[in-house]
Amino acid sequence: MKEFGITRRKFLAGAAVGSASLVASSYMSFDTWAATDTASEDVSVTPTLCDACGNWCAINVYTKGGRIWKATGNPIAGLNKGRICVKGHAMLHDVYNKDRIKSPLKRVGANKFEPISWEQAYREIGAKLKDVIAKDGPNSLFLVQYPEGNEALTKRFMNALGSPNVFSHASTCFLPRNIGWWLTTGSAKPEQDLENARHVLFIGRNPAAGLQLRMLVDMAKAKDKGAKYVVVDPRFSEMAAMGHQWIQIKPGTDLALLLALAQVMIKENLYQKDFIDKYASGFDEWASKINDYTPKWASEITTIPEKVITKLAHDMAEVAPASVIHRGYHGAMGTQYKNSLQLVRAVGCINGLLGNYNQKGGMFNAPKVKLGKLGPEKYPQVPELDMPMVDGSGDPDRYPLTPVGLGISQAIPELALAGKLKAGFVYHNNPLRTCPNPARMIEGYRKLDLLVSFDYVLSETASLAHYVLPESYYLERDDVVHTNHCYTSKQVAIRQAVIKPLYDTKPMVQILVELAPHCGIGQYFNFSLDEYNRASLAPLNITLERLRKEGVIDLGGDWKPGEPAFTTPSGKLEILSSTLQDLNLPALPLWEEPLVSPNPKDPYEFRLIHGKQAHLTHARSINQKYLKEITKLNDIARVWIHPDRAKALGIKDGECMTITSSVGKGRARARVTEGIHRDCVFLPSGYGVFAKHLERAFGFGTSYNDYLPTYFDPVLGHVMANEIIVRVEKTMS
Ligand SMILES: Nc1nc2c(c(=O)[nH]1)N[C@H]1C(S)=C(S)[C@@H](COP(=O)(O)OP(=O)(O)OC[C@H]3O[C@@H](n4cnc5c(=O)[nH]c(N)nc54)[C@H](O)[C@@H]3O)O[C@H]1N2
Ligand SMILES: Nc1nc2c(c(=O)[nH]1)N[C@H]1C(S)=C(S)[C@@H](COP(=O)(O)OP(=O)(O)OC[C@H]3O[C@@H](n4cnc5c(=O)[nH]c(N)nc54)[C@H](O)[C@@H]3O)O[C@H]1N2
Ligand code: SF4
Ligand SMILES: [Mo]
Repeated sequence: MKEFGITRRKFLAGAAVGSASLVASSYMSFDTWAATDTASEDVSVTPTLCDACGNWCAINVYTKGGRIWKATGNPIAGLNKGRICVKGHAMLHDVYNKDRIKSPLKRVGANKFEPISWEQAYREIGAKLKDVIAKDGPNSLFLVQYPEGNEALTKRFMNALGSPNVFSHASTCFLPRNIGWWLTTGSAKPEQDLENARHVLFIGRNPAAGLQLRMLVDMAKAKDKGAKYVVVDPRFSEMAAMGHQWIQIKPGTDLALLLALAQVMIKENLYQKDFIDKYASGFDEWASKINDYTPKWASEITTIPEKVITKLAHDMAEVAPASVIHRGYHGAMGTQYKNSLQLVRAVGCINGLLGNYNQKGGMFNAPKVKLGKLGPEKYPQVPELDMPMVDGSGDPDRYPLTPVGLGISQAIPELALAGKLKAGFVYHNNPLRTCPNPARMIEGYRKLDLLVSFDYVLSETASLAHYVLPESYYLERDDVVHTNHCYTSKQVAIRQAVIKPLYDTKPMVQILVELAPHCGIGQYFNFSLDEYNRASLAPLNITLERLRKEGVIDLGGDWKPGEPAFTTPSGKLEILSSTLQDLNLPALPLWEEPLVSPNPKDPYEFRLIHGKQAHLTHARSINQKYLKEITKLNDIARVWIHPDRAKALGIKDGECMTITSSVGKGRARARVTEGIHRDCVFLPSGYGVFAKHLERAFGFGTSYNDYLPTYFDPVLGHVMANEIIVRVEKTMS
């Protein structure tokens, strides 16, 4: 077999010279890779955690001849139960991506960088940071991250500097979902027992593409036992294809559907009365106010036939308590609509009507592992900062319900423009591409006196930074001990290096430890990652060596059905939220319009909605060769439009459309399909990269954020990402 004109034998001889030389030559062809599959080379396997998306599945990664070869899923891990997705396989290759940053960089012009030493980077960043603190105070500093397990240490770093301003992806992802559940049940992220549920209703949740692998494993099992899945979505999603029934809904109106379901259950006495009497508060007030939310009323708002709504309520109630509405994530219950918070509250309350809390096949709280901490004798504790964030998160007068440490990340550019934020760190996050209104983001981020990015490639945000400090790729680094690794039992897991770093890069924890003394906070970082991890594991009686060997350890303590426990102020399932009442906010889940709605008489107007694709992660993975190939081969970057609406605009399948909103204009080819509601167009959310250094991704497709104005939800401050009205026309050029 010939590869690039050389024989396989010669190729292997070349490979044996050393993995580094091979590595530097970027991707191999698949044939070449397959040709390396020979038993004559050293094979080793390391258990670790994938980082190709935020799920962190446990994987066993094999190397062959010192080169990353393949991965298998770790069957012990409750989170993925032995499975890996296509990204988990494909992103292994990215360790050899030619676009990787190979050393610390300093920006010397627009999109121009020069390599510098770590020492120089630390020195200059430390000096600049001290200047900013002296001039503008520590409250002008921020860090924004996709929390990656190391968040206790990034928080420690910022708090040690005197800043509470630690932002995250919360305001672009899940904020109403977590706060809604927390207000209603006391738990921000209750789980659902999908293995035993007999009827599951998914409201704008598509786990078959917004993946979570254990859910799919559990559902496949339950489906075999007769479980029924009903999927409410404006489009025919992957989950709709997997389900038994797809209910197409007008986007932004799910709250009306939920209220009608409650109305039917209450009026027809189909709800679990004993459960409600014993465990819920505010039922009577709610019941008296939702009389008029009939299926007929909801049908007009949602465009779902009245009969379908009534039957759904009956079907759900029939198998209660093994009947559950999934807790949601991003699609409808996340940061999408002005009414998303009340939608989540309604979902929490109807799960109460189904009496499913802490029951087999219902909602439950996952058992939690309690890790140890660095002892104060040897490791000085950072003084507690008891103050709200600069964006108003945690401020009783602004966003009291938005937690300090999550924050409202699209506020960062606004605060920079107002002169309130002066210097910041961006870690494992790319706000320029994943927050709304990039023109405004760029304008704001440009205003900063100091921007430091921790990334492994030059993303849009990194391209604007003054300094870029490359974190080692996940296959090259250790991270802190991880606990969020199961849901029915207690598990700990660890990410560890499979190969040595290929370039001059470092794990984030090491970067923080080394940067701290230059910023005057070295005393709070007088430990190594191993010391930190040993302290974490101490109460569990597990050695770091054992965890490294096994990758994931199950500690037992399995969840068992029983008496429900609500940790709300009243100790009840709060249909009437005492917290919202105290804040003078609507305390019962009642109908609320979405913020905007397309004019039904205007043939050009649509709502723009978006969603995940199984083979991509947010905006970060379209630069990956094989994942991009999947998109191209299947032509899936197109924007979905209903045939009747397309016809009225003279648009045929595959033709180019011009999409315009109040803040952006772009183009996309049409996917004309009945699988999308007439009211909206659907944009797959993995594209539109404008970072020039990411050659493969650059300029491919478009992103919903290009069309999304900078909004702040009035209660939580989130982005309200589906509240976009666009004008769609056939492109005339
Ligand atoms: N492959 C892959 N998996 C991922 C991720 C990834 O990037 N890639 N990211 C992870 C993360 S961070 C997240 S937040 C989750 C997201 O997981 P999900 O929330 O399941 O994913 P989305 O695709 O955002 O939204 C789900 C569905 O909501 C629908 N939807 C939009 N508007 C409405 C509406 O008004 N009503 C209803 N009923 N449905 C609506 C969309 O059409 C879409 O099919 O996925 C996680 N898993
Ligand atoms: N366009 C678009 N916007 C979105 C979404 C979307 O799907 N598309 N989804 C929304 C949702 S649900 C979420 S959760 C957020 C996610 O928002 P982000 O976290 O900003 O999304 P990603 O595209 O995953 O970007 C992660 C960044 O981390 C970098 N990175 C990857 N691996 C590493 C690593 O090992 N170390 C370091 N230091 N950096 C690394 C990537 O290069 C990239 O720049 O975005 C929201 N906004
Ligand atoms: S879902 Fe896929 S990409 Fe995400 S952590 Fe698991 S294997 Fe990796
Ligand atoms: Mo997310």
